[in-house]
Amino acid sequence: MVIVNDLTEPDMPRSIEASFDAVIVGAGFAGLYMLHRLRGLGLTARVFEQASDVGGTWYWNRYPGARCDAESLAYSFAFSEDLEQEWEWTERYSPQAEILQYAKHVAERFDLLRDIRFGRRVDAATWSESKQRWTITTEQGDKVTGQYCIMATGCLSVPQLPAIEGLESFAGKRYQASQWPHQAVSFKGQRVGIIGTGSSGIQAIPVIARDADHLTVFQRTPNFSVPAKNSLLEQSWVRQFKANYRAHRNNHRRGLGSGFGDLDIEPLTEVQEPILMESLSSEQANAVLQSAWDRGGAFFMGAIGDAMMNETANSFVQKFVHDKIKQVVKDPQTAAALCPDNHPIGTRRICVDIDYFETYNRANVRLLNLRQSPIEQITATGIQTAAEFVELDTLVLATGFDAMTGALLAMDIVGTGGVKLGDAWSEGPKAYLGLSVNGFPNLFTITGPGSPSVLSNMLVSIEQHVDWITDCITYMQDKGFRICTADKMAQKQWVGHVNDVANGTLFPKGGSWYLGANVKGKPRVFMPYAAGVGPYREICDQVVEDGYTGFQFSA
Ligand code: NA7
Repeated sequence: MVIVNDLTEPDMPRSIEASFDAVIVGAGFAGLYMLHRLRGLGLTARVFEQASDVGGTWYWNRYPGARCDAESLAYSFAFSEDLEQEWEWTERYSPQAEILQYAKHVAERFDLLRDIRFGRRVDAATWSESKQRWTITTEQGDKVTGQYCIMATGCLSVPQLPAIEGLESFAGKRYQASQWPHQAVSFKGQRVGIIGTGSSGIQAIPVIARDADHLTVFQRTPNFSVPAKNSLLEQSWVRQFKANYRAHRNNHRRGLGSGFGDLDIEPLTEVQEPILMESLSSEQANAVLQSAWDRGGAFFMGAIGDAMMNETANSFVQKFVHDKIKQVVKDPQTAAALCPDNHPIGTRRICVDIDYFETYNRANVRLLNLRQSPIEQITATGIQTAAEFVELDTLVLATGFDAMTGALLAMDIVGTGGVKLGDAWSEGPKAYLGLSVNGFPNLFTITGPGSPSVLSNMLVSIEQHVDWITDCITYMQDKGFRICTADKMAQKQWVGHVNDVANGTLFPKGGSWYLGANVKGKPRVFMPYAAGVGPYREICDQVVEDGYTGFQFSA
């Protein structure tokens, strides 16, 4: 039920416009599904979204070549059998436009749009102990309250601009991968420069290279990338796969890995034992890797089961990929510069590409190794490195995100006793199960730090979190509780466990955005939970079965 003007907060300039059972921040996949589930409970909800449409990541990231690195049949909602049967994906890895179309379809099909307010950027969320409610305000002047505040703000939604002198002085056209214009961009006849060779750059470079007169890639750190082997989906294959969708979905949810797997027509009937390096001869290991390489995609990292734990295994996989790069890239100097040598493979997000390394064989593409000659400054007409000046008409930035905590900390979130989330997380994010933060009652974070999130198929993790939150709210309603908060000790133990799991892997050696290493001044804490979506789900289910251990409830 929506109650208009039921509250007043004399010390705040904006008057309360409405109060809801829940306020959701973000209308990407997480916000959409959360709204759908809350509706199912008969609760009222308001969603605020800063974009002008649904889709989250897929609304913003429209750069050339943008597509999902999880396969379409797995990167899609499982909650509605009708939806999963009726929606037709066209490619093995969906392009951005198709995923955005899908998000719009979901919003319309489940009649979600009427509760979403677009063009609204939430700037603050404040818990009132006396009223036991959250007050949420937007930069555009909205002010509403909710018993629950649910952050569906995404893990990669705050772009990072490079701190390069003179960036603003560039007089040509400048584009940012994660804030790409909605109209088509042509690079015809232009000298283009791109900074950034993470997933976004690696997807964009081959496409821009085909269009531009000339493309210079300014590379600071080379990244490992495996071929996607993208193709149109064979509709007879899709029909057979969909006939077993429940079993496949179950495997995605329960698997040891990241929720991407099991995409053969016949669903796996048992958990497959990982193949360990020590059980393989070099020839066998090469054959295993070659088969995964030929299949394509991020599965490659799962081919040798201990590659993320065992340095010897990891080095073997690294060498395999280095050899592939050297086989493809004709110029030996360029090939050498493209071979990552400062981090174990997989410890930075593995990229999945279409013709990335092949692109460096084009006559109109040049790799500039910033490790040898760093960028000194950007001027009106180009980029000055330590070695040379490169004239550019267009500059593309694919320089990443303030990941996982960026969007949460961009808001002024104030919990019990006036404590700000930014202060509570000054040494790095601390959350119980990545779902709830001690001192911030009735606030839930979908795919928050401390959950598998970016190490997993996001759709699998989003659905699990939304379902868990829905069950928790149902439990509270059934028991007559109004407040739910994470216990401090349980949170501490969970954060310790997340760190222990990460430290048992090679992930901390990656120096990546998983650790906050790409943002100046950000605490170096490994943020996602690395034990896999299946074990994580079991823990969350056990917490519920044991009566919500680690949570405190009150009436
Ligand atoms: P990433 O993976 O964080 O990549 C950012 C890239 O930008 C990376 O190559 C950086 O090099 C580079 N970068 C950042 N700042 C600079 C400066 N100042 N100079 C030169 N190069 C710079 O972001 P993406 O958007 O590609 O991918 C993020 C995720 O989005 C991806 O994993 C998918 O899940 C979707 P560095 O490594 O810091 O040397």
